[in-house]
Amino acid sequence: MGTEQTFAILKPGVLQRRLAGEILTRLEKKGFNIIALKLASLSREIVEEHYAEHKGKDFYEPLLKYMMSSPVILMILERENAIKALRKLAGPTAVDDADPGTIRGDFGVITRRNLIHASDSPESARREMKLFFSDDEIHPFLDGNARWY
Ligand code: 3AN
Repeated sequence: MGTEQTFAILKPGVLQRRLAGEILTRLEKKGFNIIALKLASLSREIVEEHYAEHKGKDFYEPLLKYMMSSPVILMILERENAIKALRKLAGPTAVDDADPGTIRGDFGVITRRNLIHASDSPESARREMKLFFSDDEIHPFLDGNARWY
């Protein structure tokens, strides 16, 4: 398995609860290189596109409102097996199923307001990166430390 890229959103609760540093530290310690990062206040249009698969579900409108409620941190992360590794670090969707040690398990309180989105497949990662970032916002990570991971 070679180096892979994945897309993550640190949702509104992260900045609101002052957890950004803590979560970024966990990602860096687990060997993810940050190759794109920005703060954004998301429009309804972009959140609808991002969560199109959930349209019509009971949690869809509350999810949209939550995602637009305050700024988020958008990131592209790179690592060996990045997609699976980030999903594992995030923990399962339902916060009560998420084990301690995962981001959702340690910090999540309400499933509808969980703290992190992580792409679930290479196709989603590609689609989501393109939706939220332009090519000139992505910066290659070149560091000798990479050989340790
Ligand atoms: P994940 O983010 O784990 O890939 P998705 O894509 O199924 O999960 O759901 C997107 C978001 O919608 C979740 N992060 C969560 O905030 C919300 N969500 C999903 N399923 C439920 C549910 N059954 N009840 C409440 N909120 C949900």
